[in-house]
Amino acid sequence: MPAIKNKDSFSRKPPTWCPGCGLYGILEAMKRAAVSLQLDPASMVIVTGIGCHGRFPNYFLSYGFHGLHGRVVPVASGIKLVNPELKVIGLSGDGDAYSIGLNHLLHAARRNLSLLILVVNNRVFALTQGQASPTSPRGFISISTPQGKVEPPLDGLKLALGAGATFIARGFSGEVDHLAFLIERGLNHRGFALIDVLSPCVTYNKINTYDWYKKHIEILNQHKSMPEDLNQAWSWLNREDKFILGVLYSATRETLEEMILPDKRKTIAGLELRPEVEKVMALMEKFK
Ligand SMILES: Cc1ncc(C[n+]2csc(CCOP(=O)(O)OP(=O)(O)O)c2C)c(N)n1
Ligand code: SF4
Ligand SMILES: [Mg+2]
Repeated sequence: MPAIKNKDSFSRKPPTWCPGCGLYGILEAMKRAAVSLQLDPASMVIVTGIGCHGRFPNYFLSYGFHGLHGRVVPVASGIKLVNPELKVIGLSGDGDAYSIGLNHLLHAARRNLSLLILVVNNRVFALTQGQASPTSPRGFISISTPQGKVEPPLDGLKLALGAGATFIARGFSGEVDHLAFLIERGLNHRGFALIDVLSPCVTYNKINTYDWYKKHIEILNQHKSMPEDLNQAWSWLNREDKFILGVLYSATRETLEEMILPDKRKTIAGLELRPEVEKVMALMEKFK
């Protein structure tokens, strides 16, 4: 299939997310990035977990896999290793990526497999009706924290950077052009890329609203060169007054697929399977 030039051609069904949900901005940014990079929908696979974000593949034209809660990264890893030619995007939730699936995220960062993981960070377990998540702010009142959440929120970008991620970025679903720019950079990155997307849940998070974010974000002015300075990345991540949006760190090192699949023709997707299938069929005949 030839590359698509009109972003609306990436649309599938109309989304059923709540009106005003940040996921609409993320969907729009994905379409803009895909058109700008002239991607063929058949070259992309989007893997999602369970959550409101999980419905994304119904609305975006590409291959899609709506898997288990917390298992976005293992499924995406398997797809990438079977066929490294594909652009594999894991679209996960803050519960999915930073709670039940956190171990997978950190090991993928360490291994530097070329995946783009986009975390829809609405700071709440939305699909299950609004329980506090690891990224909910202190004091967050929810059905699971009726007295207010006591512990501090977790920052997945800090953990990923510490684990060896070669690309980390933060975006906001209310800044669609900027988010599209980050997604383009992440899709072009060689190695593991994590984008944490601050994304309002208008139904269950009445604290981190669009207006709240407008007062609490600062967008870096970045165009050509990307920062490869760990100290700078940590100082941006440690800012307490504002979320710093942009590519916070980008570096190059050998990827997992380059280490274990040096010859792409020998990947599973590159194999001629017919002789193997015939052997299995012959074996099955014996048991008839
Ligand atoms: C193994 C497992 N544990 C728990 C659940 C219940 N569950 C479904 S979605 C979800 C949380 C979703 O939160 P998040 O990942 O942030 O996604 P969102 O709905 O906010 O997009 C939970 C706990 C499940 N489906 N499977
Ligand atoms: S519950 Fe929240 S995250 Fe889910 S669709 Fe509605 S606004 Fe979006
Ligand atoms: Mg969530």
